[in-house]
Amino acid sequence: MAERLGITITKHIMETQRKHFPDATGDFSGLLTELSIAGKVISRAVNKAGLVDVLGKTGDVNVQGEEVQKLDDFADKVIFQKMDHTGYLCAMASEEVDELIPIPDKHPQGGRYTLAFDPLDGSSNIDVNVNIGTIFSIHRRVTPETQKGALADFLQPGRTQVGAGYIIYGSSTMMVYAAGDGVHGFTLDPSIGEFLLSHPDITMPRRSTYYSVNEGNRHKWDPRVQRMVDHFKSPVSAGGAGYGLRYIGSLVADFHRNLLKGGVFMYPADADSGKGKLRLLYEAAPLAYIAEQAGGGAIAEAEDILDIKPTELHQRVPLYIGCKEDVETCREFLTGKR
Ligand code: P6P
Repeated sequence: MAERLGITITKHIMETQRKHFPDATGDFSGLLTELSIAGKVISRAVNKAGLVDVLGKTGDVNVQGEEVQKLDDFADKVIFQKMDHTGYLCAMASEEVDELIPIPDKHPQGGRYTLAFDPLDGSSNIDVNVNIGTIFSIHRRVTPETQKGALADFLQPGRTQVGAGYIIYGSSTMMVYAAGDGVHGFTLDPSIGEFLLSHPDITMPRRSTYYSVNEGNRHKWDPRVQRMVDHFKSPVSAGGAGYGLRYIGSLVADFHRNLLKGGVFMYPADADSGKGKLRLLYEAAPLAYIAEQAGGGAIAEAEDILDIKPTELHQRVPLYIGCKEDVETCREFLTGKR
């Protein structure tokens, strides 16, 4: 009896396309499938990081002013090389690259989509074996298909994304994506090299009992933020059960736990950073898209993350993301209602 395979991510993507986008060309499905393949390649390198000489730093510094870890650089190149010749994209944007990344002239131009990505978020955790992840965001282009992709194609509000997701490299490698029809999680089976459906239709609880924030920054926060975090620390919150604190210091890992178990993650603006640390285009917006598709929410302060019209590629935003009622509690403190 042949072993029954689970549903592969490729099959799931194609079924979603047939069900919801019957007249689709298949480019979007192809784009997601190529990203899953890039995820397998990065996963293999991450899982051998301790053995192969990819640990440590390249000596370069990226646009964020952060030292580029070798795996960061590797992941960035893997995604670029997997995507640049497909004809699906008009341009790319990466956390690791200052400017927009054009599609090389030798490859088909005029792709209908944009891809913005953080190739390996949480990279400072690589050498201590903490979960890290790739985050991606997909938009339809807004400039004419006869032209090369432009900045305007990326400076669109997150609500117009057509797909978003992440790949988390941890005790197992998982790919989680949303494309307008719910949020679905796939676990990599290394023995066959396939992502198999393990978490169909992920939904977040309305309210949680966990909050995630770096309390070491308290002295830099606005008093509204201090009062808000004190609320989550209070033993009488959450109907008297109080909240637990879970903070890994790797956005994808903190977000993934909150998506599956419930929680609210906060990276407030502070006196040092002004707008907070996290990036809108390839961190906050894709995760906000996933959170909302899973019944949760995400705000910068008063406004939803997905309603923010970006003004630059690497702009930072404060981020409060997770269970809907917990995020609304954050909004009440941030707008002075509490
Ligand atoms: P802090 C990792 O460097 C990262 O960009 C995110 O993955 C993570 O959520 C955040 O920074 C942690 O920042 O200031 O708490 O160390």
